[in-house]
Amino acid sequence: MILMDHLLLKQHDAVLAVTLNRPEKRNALNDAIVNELSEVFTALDSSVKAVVITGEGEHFSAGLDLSELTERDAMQGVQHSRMWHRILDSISFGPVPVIAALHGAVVGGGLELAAAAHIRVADRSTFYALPEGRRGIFVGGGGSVRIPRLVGVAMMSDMMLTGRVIDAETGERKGFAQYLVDEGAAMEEALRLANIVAQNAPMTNLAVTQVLPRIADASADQGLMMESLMAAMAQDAPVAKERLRDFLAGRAKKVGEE
Ligand code: 1HE
Repeated sequence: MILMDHLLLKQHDAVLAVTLNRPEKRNALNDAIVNELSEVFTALDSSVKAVVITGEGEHFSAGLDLSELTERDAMQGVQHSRMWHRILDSISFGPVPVIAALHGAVVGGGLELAAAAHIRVADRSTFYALPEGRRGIFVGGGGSVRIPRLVGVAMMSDMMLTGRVIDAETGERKGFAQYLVDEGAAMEEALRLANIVAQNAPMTNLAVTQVLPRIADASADQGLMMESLMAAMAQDAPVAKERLRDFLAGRAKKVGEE
């Protein structure tokens, strides 16, 4: 276990658990904590094949540390937002898949962080909100790009304009989370999923985390070409050939078997 100033790191076999560890401030994301996230995600050990990110205490994260916001002028604001983009991109487009285990508040920048992960598991205490609208600000951590991809522009507009809080059940139905579990069970489920993800061929994980979102952004024509190139690369890897041989020889699991 490694204790950084604001993060707690613990490796379970091939899965690294990263815990936001500032519960006294509801894991509000100040510059120090996002910089520590950057340190972790840009220097992952090659033994790490998947990451789970969660929060200590009652809440995943209360978002941007508002006490630091008052200090910035417009120019510094742009630079600060661009820093968040770089750091959250290091999560979205890092070397391995990332699963967010959510509970309590997942609000503002906390929701932007959760949206940078590839899968979200929420327990029943989870709630989602974008208080930026009511606080006279805007999202700055990539939320306007990532959140509409999960729940659509209409839902994000509603949350920002009205301050609407989305509960865990509605959040799962609308697409914030892919899994809804009992209170207190998000981390266990996220680790279980991360262990499955960690066993995938690395090229497949790379294709899903790095290429799929870019195909989604591209024109259909470019997307189809990227898909063909990625498919060819993935199937050419020795691990793919071995797994296909295993299936044909009856040695591999069937669909639905874990
Ligand atoms: C904070 C923050 C914060 C708590 N920045 N200090 N985010 C928000 O607008 C959400 C603001 N927070 C809340 O609405 C509530 O704190 C919660 C619903 C999340 C939790 O409530 P509760 O009752 O458990 O905690 P609390 O008593 O409100 O807060 C405990 C302490 O955390 C308190 O400090 P203390 O010194 O008085 O004990 C709070 O001030 C502190 N705290 N949230 C700073 N966010 C990249 S752009 C993204 C833009 C945004 O994220 S805007 C959304 C900001």
